[in-house]
Amino acid sequence: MSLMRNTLAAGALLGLALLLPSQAHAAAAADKCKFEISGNDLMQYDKQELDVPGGCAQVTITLHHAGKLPAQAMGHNWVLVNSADVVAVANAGLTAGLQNNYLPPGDKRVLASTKVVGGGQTASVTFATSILKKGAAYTFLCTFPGHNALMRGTFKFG
Ligand SMILES: [Cu+2]
Repeated sequence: MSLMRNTLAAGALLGLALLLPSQAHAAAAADKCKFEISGNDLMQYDKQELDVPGGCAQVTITLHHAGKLPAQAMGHNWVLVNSADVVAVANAGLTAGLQNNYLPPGDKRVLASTKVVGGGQTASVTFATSILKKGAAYTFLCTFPGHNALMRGTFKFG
């Protein structure tokens, strides 16, 4: 009886394993190079650090605004810079305006960025890690005026 129960249990487990499509495994391997981060109406990201494995040829960051406020009032973006450039880029973004996603157009200090999103919206950016140096100090921030003091985090590669 106990053998039968075990056999049934093993069969159930096997069934579960078979239910997982083979693509799920491949997707899981690629997923380590894809990150999701959200911002809210309290001017906060839900993550303070993003660690990108050195094997990722490219990275995708998807920013979701989990709040309700519009971009004009509580917009968020995700901007990657060398840590040394955080203050300069945040200050430059102040005057760039929402139409420029609070970033000076063509600013070379901006390594990657999403557009500014409002409540319920999502934006993503994909970039090659060839622009990054392993072990260097990178910071991500929101350049909406006044947000970077709270909305910034550590970005690690390699
Ligand atoms: Cu913000």
